[in-house]
Amino acid sequence: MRMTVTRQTQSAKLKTTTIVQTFFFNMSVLSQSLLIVILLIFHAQAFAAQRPNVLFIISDDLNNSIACYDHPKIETPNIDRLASRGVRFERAYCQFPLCGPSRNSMLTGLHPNSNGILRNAQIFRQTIPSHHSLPQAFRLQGYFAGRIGKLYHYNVPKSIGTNGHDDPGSWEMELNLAGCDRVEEEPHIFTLTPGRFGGTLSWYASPKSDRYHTDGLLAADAEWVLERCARQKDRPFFLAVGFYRPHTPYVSPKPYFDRYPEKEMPVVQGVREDQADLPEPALGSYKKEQDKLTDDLRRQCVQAYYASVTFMDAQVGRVLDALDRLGLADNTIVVFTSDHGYHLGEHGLWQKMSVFEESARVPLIISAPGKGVKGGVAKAPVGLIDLYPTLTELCRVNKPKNLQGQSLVPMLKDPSAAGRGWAITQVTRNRSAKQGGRFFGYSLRTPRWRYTEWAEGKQGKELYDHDADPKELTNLAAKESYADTIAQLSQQLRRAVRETFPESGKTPELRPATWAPNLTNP
Ligand SMILES: [Ca+2]
Ligand SMILES: [Ca+2]
Repeated sequence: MRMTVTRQTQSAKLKTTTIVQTFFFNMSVLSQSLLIVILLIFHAQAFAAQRPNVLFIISDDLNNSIACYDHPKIETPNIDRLASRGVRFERAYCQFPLCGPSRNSMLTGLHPNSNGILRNAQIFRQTIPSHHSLPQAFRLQGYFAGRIGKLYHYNVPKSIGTNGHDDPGSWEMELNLAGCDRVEEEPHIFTLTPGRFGGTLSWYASPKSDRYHTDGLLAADAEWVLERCARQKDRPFFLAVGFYRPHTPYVSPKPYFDRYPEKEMPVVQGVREDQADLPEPALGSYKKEQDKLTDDLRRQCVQAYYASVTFMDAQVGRVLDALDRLGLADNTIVVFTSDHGYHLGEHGLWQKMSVFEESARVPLIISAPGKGVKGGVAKAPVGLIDLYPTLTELCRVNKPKNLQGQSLVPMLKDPSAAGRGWAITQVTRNRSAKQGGRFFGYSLRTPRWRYTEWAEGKQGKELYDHDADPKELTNLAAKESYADTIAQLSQQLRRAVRETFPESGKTPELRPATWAPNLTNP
C-alpha cells in the first residue's frame, strides 16, 4: 500500500515532472522558434539594409562628348568625378541607335529582335507583356523602384511633363517635370524645320537659370526623393533619373553657351571624299532639311549641343552631391549612360540612326563601392544589354532566365577582363514595298574592327580598322587583301545576329489594341 502510495506519489511526481519538463521543453522550442523568427527578421532587415541601392542615371542622345572620354573641348567635371570612383567602359554600345528600341532593350535585357520593339512609341508590354523589366525585378525583390524623367520612350519635347510611352509596372513612383524649355521657350527656339523641335536640329540659349529648366527640376526632385530614401534605412532603392538633354531642342542656360565660343567649334571636313566609299544605307539617316546647314549653323549647332551636355553634367553633379551629403554614397551603385550616340557632322550625318561609331557608341560608367575598382578603364566591347544581369548580380536580385546580356561584374573587379569580346548594334532602313521594303543593318564591334552588313550584305558591307582608322573614314570591305578578315567577321556577325533572337527564332509581334489612349501630348 505504502509502496503503492509511494508508487502513486512517485507516478504523480513523475507526471508532474513530465508536465513541467514538457512545459519547459515546449517553452524552450517556442522560444527557440521565436528566437529563430526574430533572428530571421533581423537577418532580412540586415540583408535589406546591406543590399546596395542603385542610382541609374541616363542622358538622352548623349555621345561620348565627355572629358573623361578624352574629348578635347567639353567640360563635364561631374561625370568625370563619377568615372574616378568606378569603371569607365571605353567601348560600350547601344543595341539600336534610337530612343525607344534602345531603352526597351536595355530595360528588358533582351535584344530588339527578342522583345519586338524596333520603333519608337511602343513598349514591350505590347509584345512580351509578362516579362519582368529591370526595375520591376528589383521591385519584386523588395526594392523601392522610382523613376524621375525619361526612362522608356518619350517624344521630346512634346511628351515632357507626361508619362510618355512609359511602363507603369516598372515603378511605384513616377515624377514628370516640365520646365521653361517646354512650357515657355519654344517660340524662341531656332529650328531647321519651322514648328518642329524634337526630330530636327534646333537650339536656344535661354536667359533662365538651371533651376527653371526641365533637367534642373529633375535634379531637384531627385535630391528630394533621395532625402526621403535616406531616412528609410531598411529598404533599398532603385532610383532611375532620366535627363532630357542633350536631346533636341538643345535648350540650356546661356552661360553654358558662353563656355563654347561659336568660332572655336569644329566643322567636319572632307565629307564628300569620305562618303565616296560608302554603301547607300550607311547614309540612310540623312535628312533633307540638313541641306540648310551652313558652316555657321554647323558651329552654332555643335556649340548648343556642347552647352546642353555641360548643363546636363551640372544636374548630374547635384544628384551625386546629394548622395554624398546624405551618407548614401558608400552603399549606392551608380550607373551613368545614354540611350545611343550622336553625330555632329561626321560622314555628313547629324543625330542618330546610323551604326557608325559616333551613333552606336555610348558612355557607360559604373561605380560599385566595394565591388569594383576605382578609376578603372575597361576596353573590351560591351553593350547596354549587359546592364540588367550586372545590376541583378551586384544586388543579389533574381533575374529572368532568358536575359541575353553578360554580367559586367568581372570587368568591374578587373577592367582588363576580356568579356564577350564583341558588341552588336542593329538598325532599320525602310524602302518602299517595290524596292523590297524594310531591311536591317547589323554592325559588329570587336576590340579592333567594326564590320557592318546591310541586308545580309546584299545592300552593302563596311569594314573599319580602329587600330589605324578610329574615325572610320576608309571602308576596307571592297579590298581583296581583307577578304579573309571579312569572311571571319561575317561568320562571327551572323552568329551574333542569331543570338539576338529568342529561342523560337521569331521576333514577337505587337499585339493589337495594347496601347492606352494617347496621353503623351498635353
Ligand atoms: Ca535618345
Ligand atoms: Ca569613307
